[in-house]
Amino acid sequence: MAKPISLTRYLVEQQRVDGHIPGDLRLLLEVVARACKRISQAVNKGALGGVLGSADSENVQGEVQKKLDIIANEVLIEANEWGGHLAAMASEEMDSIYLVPNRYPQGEYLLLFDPLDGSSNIDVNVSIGTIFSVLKKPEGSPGVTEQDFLQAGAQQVAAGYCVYGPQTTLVLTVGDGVAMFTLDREQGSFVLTQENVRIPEDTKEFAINMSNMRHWDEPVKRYIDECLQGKEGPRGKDFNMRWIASMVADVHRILTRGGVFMYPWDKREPNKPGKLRLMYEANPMSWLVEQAGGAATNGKQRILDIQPKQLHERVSVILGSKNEVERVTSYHSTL
Ligand code: P6P
Repeated sequence: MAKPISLTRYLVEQQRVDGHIPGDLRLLLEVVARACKRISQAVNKGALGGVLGSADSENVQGEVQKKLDIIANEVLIEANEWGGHLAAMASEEMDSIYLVPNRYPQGEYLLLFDPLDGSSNIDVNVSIGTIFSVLKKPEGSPGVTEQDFLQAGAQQVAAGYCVYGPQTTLVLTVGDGVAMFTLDREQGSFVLTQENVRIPEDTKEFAINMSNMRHWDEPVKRYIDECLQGKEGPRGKDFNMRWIASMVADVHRILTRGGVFMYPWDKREPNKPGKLRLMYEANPMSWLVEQAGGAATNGKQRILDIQPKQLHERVSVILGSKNEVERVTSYHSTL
């Protein structure tokens, strides 16, 4: 059996052999991975750690914060602020950006994260995860402002997530394909368990919250209706449905076996483009999916091409198996 390759060795080789990533980015990603390990330990304690249930607060999204939302956010801030790799951070759980305190060396990267995505699943012991995205601080900008974060997803230099499920698995891209690392709890390190992840271009599995059907736009209704017609319908095959209500878990399934994930615009709040956040949910997940041969659009354009206008802006998300995403997107263009 081949000698296991640690995350550290994988990143060193990405840096040294392929010259693909600078040393500072490698070190930053190792810090993020260590923070995810600590979050995993807190999540795994559950009721024994007194971390279940809601905190008495809401985040910028107006969502009730779970205790673990706040713990995960604090772990990521504390782990990343002193290392000298970052200039600032942004989080789903914080209204504005977090500048690295002047007492620490300032780095050239910006780190964005959803510290604990899917947190409504925490109390019912269903997989949740941390999603992260890394951008470069624009050259020449003396300080850092929110404007510096407003870069299209195509500008990311690293993206990934850590899913806290039956295994704790870190999934990462630095633009050279997608690699998966499983946490070896006995060694306390992430070990490479899959690289060059590929999403099948076709699928028989869709993920969407069906309870919202009456609110969807016509193209989404048409696509799902055709899937539900199965063999007898225009698709000529039966489809399966999954919805975990934890984007990290749904995307991990798609990276592992294909499928299409949709959280589309709906008419409940017509002024909101969608539920999911562009900067720290859709962009990192879209880059991972594209790096694995899939596609990701908002129904009308490639998500990674969207020019953000505000830090917490939302977006409609259709991502996964390339041919399915292209089909749903084509239904939008025939409007
Ligand atoms: P709903 C979790 O709250 C989340 O942001 C994503 O992880 C997930 O895909 C979606 O919302 C679930 O939304 O409306 O089905 O509960």
